[in-house]
Amino acid sequence: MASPHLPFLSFPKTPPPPPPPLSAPRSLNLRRPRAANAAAPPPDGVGPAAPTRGDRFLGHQLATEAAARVLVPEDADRRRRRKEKRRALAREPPGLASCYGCGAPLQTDQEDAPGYVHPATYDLKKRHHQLRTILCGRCKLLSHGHMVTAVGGHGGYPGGKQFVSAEQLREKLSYLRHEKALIVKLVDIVDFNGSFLARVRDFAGANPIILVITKVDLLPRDTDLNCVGDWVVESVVKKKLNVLSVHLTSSKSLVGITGVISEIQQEKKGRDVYILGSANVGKSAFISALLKTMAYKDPVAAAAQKYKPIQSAVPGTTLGPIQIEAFLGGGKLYDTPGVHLHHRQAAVIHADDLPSLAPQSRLKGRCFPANDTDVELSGNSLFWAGLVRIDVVKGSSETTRAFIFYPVVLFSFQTEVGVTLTPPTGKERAEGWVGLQGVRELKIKYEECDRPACDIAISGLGWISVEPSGVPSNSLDDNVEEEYDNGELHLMVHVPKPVEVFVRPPLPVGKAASQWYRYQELTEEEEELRPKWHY
Ligand SMILES: Nc1nc2c(ncn2[C@@H]2O[C@H](COP(=O)(O)OP(=O)(O)OP(=O)(O)O)[C@@H](O)[C@H]2O)c(=O)[nH]1
Ligand SMILES: [Mg+2]
Repeated sequence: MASPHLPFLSFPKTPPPPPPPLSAPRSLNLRRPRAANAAAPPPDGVGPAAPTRGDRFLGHQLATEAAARVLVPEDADRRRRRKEKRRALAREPPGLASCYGCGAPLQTDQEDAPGYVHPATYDLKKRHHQLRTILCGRCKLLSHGHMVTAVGGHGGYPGGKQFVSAEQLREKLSYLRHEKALIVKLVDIVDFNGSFLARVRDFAGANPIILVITKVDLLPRDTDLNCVGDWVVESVVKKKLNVLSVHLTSSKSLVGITGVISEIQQEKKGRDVYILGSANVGKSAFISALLKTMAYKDPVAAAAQKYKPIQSAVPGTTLGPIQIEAFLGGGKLYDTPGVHLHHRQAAVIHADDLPSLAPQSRLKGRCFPANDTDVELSGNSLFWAGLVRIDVVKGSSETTRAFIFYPVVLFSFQTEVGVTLTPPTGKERAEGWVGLQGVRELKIKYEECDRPACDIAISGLGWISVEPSGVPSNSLDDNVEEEYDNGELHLMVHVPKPVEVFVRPPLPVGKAASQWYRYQELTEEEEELRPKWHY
């Protein structure tokens, strides 16, 4: 018997048709009805073969490839153009050279503005392709010890037309969060809370951060840096900032600099390294210290020392990102303009008074009342350089041994309420002085008699350690114990309006601190996760 005509079973007898061209997937051809059958559907069992799984897979692959050929270059192009635009926004226009000392664009028009260079010098250097070796007029003055402010319009003083604003400087850092970089964040130990830059992730993005504490040479004599390291790490953990490690350093004595260099070399992985921090924390000085130390082994760093950024006691020295060829193995080092924070004392005093905020030598605790005097605390006020007034509403010399001032600025004590406060540079400036409109009420309880209760830190000025009368606990009789339990200090701290007052665990400084400081008790897991400190 003749078998019925079944086309889909007969193909093994004839050679297979040649594969269709790649641009027309087979599955589409197979779905097309034959011309003869166009009017009516074929009877059951005699229609075109359905696309196999392989056909469908091949069709899908071809369609994806075709789409990728059209879309990917466009996408990549758009991404590249966006990145270039960001970089162009952040950096100065190409061809416009900057002063190597401060990063301000060079200009020949305004003599009293940053970046000024005499037109003849500019032309000569330009002809010899040496614009990168120019130091602007302001940087020359700064390097000779003159104090020339360039950042204004932030907080108290109005600035002048030649001033760069704090917002403009922030804008120059805005591209950093999109870069792949290693961030070295600097914090000044004598103004730890004021210079901490809590919102550093706004600038750093998700980039890794090494935390460097600067100016440890200014801490009081005989300070144990292990205690300070533990205190810093604990503060960083409380602030929930994720850092690779903490380094205690001094750009003056070069303490801790070698440790930071090893960590930078280890973590850099070909990326650029940015030195970031609030104004005047010592970024440019830190770069000098890095170059000086690296120069022993690295000829690139040795060469970079010739044109290094300028450092000065005036906040707002660096005015633009400065690129430095510092590493033999690739990746660049960048100095950046400091972030000017509105809550620091520097933001409210007159530009001429700024140099007085720069500590000249190692801080020394000043005790009030002095050790040999017996002064009733309640009802008295302590004045700090006309910048801070502390009214003691309630306090007893039996529970409070002293306020130990660690002043960045020199000051004198007064014991009368209502004495006219004067700015550091004298009475004639008092008219323009914003005054002490900000007030913070503090109630401090003594829980232990053998260690300071807390520090009161004034942003940009220094801190006051509040100490109980310090009777050793083994000689306490019951009455004294009771007094300690009830010992309370009630203070009103008056500061210029935006200046911040921080209450923090006491910073362990001086010889006695190594006796009263208690290291954090940690589980093994906490110990593992906690950043380590080095110096
Ligand atoms: N004693 C001491 N002084 C330091 C140290 N580092 C910096 N300084 C001083 O602090 C002041 C500010 O230093 P700079 O390096 O200019 O600070 P900066 O962070 O670059 O400042 P801006 O560019 O204004 O943001 C200068 O007077 C430095 O001499 C340090 O480790 N120890
Ligand atoms: Mg600087």
